[in-house]
Amino acid sequence: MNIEEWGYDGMAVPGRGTIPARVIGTWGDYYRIVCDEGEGIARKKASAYFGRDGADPMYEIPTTGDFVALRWNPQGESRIVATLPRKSSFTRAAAGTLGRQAQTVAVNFSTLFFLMSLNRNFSLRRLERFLSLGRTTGANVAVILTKSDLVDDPAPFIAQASSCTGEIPVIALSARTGAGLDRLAPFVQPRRTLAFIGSSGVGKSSLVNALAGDELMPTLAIRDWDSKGRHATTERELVRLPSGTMVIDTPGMREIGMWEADAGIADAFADIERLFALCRFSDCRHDTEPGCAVKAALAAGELPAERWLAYQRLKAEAAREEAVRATASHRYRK
Ligand SMILES: Nc1nc2c(ncn2[C@@H]2O[C@H](COP(=O)(O)OP(=O)(O)OP(=O)(O)O)[C@@H](O)[C@H]2O)c(=O)[nH]1
Ligand SMILES: [Mg+2]
Repeated sequence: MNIEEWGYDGMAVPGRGTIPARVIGTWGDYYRIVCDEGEGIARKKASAYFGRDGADPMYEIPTTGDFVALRWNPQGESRIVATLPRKSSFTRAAAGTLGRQAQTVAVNFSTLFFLMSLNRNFSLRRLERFLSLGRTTGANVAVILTKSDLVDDPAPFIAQASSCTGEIPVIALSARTGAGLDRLAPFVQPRRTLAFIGSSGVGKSSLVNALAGDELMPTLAIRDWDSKGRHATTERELVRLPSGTMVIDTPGMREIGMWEADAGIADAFADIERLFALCRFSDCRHDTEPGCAVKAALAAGELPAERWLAYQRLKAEAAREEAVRATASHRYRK
């Protein structure tokens, strides 16, 4: 096995007697890893990950997709002594035991794909949420409209999605019939890592299987009565396709909570934030003030009301998250 084939790019590996490895799966405190020596099971070296006397930990807790410094043990459990710096990462706010917490969904991908299926899952509001978070990952993002075999013509859906995504590609395909799979060819390159995220049942694992030409990942039929998925995938997993491309398959997400999303929202809604500069008053609240460019754009039908509403909601949500985070870190320091 050659770790370069798993995307390792020669980054320095700290620690004596360590070799580079990649995390391909997690199970509680255990990590499945690959390295030049082969595949194995590893655990973290506690002192490297939990700072002493309240000091900040030195490294991010490893997750699927991470490159790590490993003390290989051919007889059994290996030791992870450091997480190498991440090239990209997608983090959302999720419900945790202590209220809302950051959850790192995927790391070290070259392209992050957001999947929506062409049944009841298609939603521009969900797409806007994803774009607000996805634009700050440090990597490319793209949108896949799955199950194109369920509609007569995917073109109107592509057009609607493209109205939010700007220059970000929108690809319609069917894992079932194979239609449109060739559109992924530019991304399916050796040593690259793709990450698939989206609601349960949209066909993330089915697409991995279609690209692999093999049933690598288990899938489950969606519920008949509301078209929702049944959480077939429960852990994040990184698989290597015969093409030499890696894919991080993730469990379906119920929600994409905003986390440090202000910059991303500004980016995803650049059309709206550009209007602000055109308002007569620099502190315009876009409410009842005269000369408001937002109100004018809404009246002229240039800015859809739902999009304006979605922007305001996401901003408010991001502000709430920020407030919670500020309080939490304040409490933590005391
Ligand atoms: N008609 C149609 N059905 C599909 C297609 N792709 C997947 N499905 C079906 O959709 C259901 C859910 O697929 P999965 O691949 O398990 O979905 P997932 O996104 O991995 O779901 P989670 O692992 O729960 O997050 C399965 O019954 C698939 O057979 C497609 O292109 N067309
Ligand atoms: Mg799955």
